[in-house]
Amino acid sequence: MRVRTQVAIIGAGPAGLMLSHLLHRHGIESVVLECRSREEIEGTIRAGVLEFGTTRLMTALDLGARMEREGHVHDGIELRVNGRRFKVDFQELVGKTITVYAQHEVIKDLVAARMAQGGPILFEVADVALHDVDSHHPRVTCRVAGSDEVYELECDFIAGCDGYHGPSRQHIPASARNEYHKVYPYGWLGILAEAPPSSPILIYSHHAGGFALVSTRSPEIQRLYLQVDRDEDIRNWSDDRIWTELHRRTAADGWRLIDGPIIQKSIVGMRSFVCDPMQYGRLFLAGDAAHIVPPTGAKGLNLAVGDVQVLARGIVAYYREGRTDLLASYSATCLDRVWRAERFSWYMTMMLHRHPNQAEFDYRIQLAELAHVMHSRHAAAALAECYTDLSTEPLESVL
Ligand code: RFL
Ligand code: PHB
Repeated sequence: MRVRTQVAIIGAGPAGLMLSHLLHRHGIESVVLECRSREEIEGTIRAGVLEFGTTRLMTALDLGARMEREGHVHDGIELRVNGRRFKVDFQELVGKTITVYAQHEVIKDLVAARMAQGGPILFEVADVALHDVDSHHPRVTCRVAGSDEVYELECDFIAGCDGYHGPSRQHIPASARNEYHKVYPYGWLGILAEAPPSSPILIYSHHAGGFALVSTRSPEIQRLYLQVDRDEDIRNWSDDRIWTELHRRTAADGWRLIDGPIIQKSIVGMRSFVCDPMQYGRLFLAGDAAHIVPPTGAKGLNLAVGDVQVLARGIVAYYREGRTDLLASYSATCLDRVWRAERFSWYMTMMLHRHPNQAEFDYRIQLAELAHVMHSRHAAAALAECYTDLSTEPLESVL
């Protein structure tokens, strides 16, 4: 079966879905191809923090009703250093807030709204392949669920929103692409627990025994993370051991972590990655397909949303005014923000984790880095500015 559209979007993550909404807003057709089922993408537990700009965009696109009802607006975060507590007050320092609203809830809202508009989003497609990306007539082929027939999508542009492991990035020839990698020697063990919130804001706790993060999902479900070895086996972590470590690493006078039954647990490795350029011919990469940040800065989802705002603006300018300059500068525009997010995520990661075999001198410097944020209003404001909003695209430019 042969189908024609203007933009073929590979991947129904935050990047792909948000792009389809932005294009639809401007009357541009797209087809989203997703290899997993709707249930699977709507059930995968990942990010939780939405930057100021991401929430504003959701609201402006009429996608924010449930986020406004069920998400939690936070006016800061708490840094905890070996039991000492310090609030980085975002509202007071930079006049902005963040919203804690789970990524899979964002996905549900974006999928439901897109389906209501008629989509199309094709789930459970297989053998996705990109063709002729450096011509004016690129194509994507795949197999659609329940059919053996090849589905061929002719388009003007391909948006590679297929995450780190997707096929799109490989279509930028190796000779035309630079990849920058950093692997950290630890991972995060993340849990979901049935318990009431222990804190009204997120707690980032530096502890001699390792980093811990107290986050939330709802009045009944909490999200918590522990630094573990990169190749740690989850089977070594009984629920008892997890709670003992969480209590130990977050302990502070006059405060107590509330525990409860653990309903989900998993370990993810931490790394940084950037692909430069993020475009080749008529192929444009967005989100995790082009870059990965360690989760300590809570930036991954927000970077994905930032990319597709730049891309949508370029595609709209192409169809409306025949302009190609914004598309030509897509990669450079994005990479400026991406590298600043990489820097911030690296900074938060290096400041907050215990590094294996760390020299005593380096440990003291790390404690001084944390003390600097606690003592200097400028340092705290710099952290607040990066945490709440690294977006560069004015909202009006994509509406
Ligand atoms: P996604 O979400 O990975 O979506 C890619 C989609 O492409 C599909 N796909 C394919 N489809 C068709 N054919 C193929 N061959 C395909 N191959 C793949 C996949 O099935 C998938 O549906 O990428 P996207 O859209 O770029 O979004 C990126 C974000 O998901 C990611 O950066 C964040 O989850 C990172 N992240 C966080 N980001 C934040 O902004 N704030 C946070 O608080 C935050 N916390 C986190 C995180 C990521 C974590 N993990 C699990 C890595 C916490 C954790 C623990
Ligand atoms: C989360 O709630 O999942 C979360 C919060 C903050 C982070 C990373 C993840 O830095």
